[in-house]
Amino acid sequence: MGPALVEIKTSNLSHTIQSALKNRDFMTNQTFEFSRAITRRPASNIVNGLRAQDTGTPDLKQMLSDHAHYIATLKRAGAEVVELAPLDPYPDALFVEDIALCLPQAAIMMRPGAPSRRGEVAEMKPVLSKFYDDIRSIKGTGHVEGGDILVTEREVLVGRSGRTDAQGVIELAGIVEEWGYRLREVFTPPGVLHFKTDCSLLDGETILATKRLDVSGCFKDYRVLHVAEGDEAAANSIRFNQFVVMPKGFPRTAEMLDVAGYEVIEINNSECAKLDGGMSCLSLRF
Ligand code: CIR
Repeated sequence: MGPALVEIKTSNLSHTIQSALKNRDFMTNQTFEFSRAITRRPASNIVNGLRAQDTGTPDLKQMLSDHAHYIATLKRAGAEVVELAPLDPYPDALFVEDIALCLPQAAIMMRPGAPSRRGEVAEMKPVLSKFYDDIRSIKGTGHVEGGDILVTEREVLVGRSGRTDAQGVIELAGIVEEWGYRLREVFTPPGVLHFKTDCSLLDGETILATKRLDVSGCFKDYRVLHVAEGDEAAANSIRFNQFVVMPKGFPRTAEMLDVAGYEVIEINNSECAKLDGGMSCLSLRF
């Protein structure tokens, strides 16, 4: 005999459970619980992507396979994933994170510090307008790239870097304060591309970071987990619903996260790493 089917009528549930079910949408943590992601496939001219140092030519075939694994992982986490076509004029366009900030209230188009990436903004805006009624833009002379922005439950941390400047930070602060966000300017260590190159949000109160960034004191009052010595590239990971998605090849950090109770998925990042890209850069999450 099969298991008995028990029909639970909502009218029989206690008042507390009923209101919890009703309020479910308001109880999600909007800094790491997402239903959507936007990605863009790498273009064949990816070899022309920006990089601080030449560590070898990226292999498109391997990159496409890693990208497919990344998308499959986000889908496994429950996301509807928009997969945009490659953009040949913009070899860095797969790093969509830098082009917009997606908040629950609105999307904000960035103004990249890298001149070769500015045209990516006009390509992304119509895509975001399918999901957002309210789209703002950094319009002044300053610059901000999404890779420098870490949104936590209590504030928006923006790292000044070679790509994000004081004027851009001021303009962004003016935009987000309308929705009650507190924006705090912080500083990316010298030689590090973006603030989030060296940190990720793991949950409402926990940050994964390199020691070199944490010593700046920018995470005072948060719980901080350090990547293992030599695993600095593992700090650019993402929490997406139940998973922490991190680059493959950093077993000590992966184990530390596992022991701390996170469900870790590792994705090969050898090719994007040659262009200073990692897990966060490859998607806009909202
Ligand atoms: C660039 O230099 O703009 C790209 N090659 C890498 C961008 C990585 N994005 C990110 O960390 N958010």
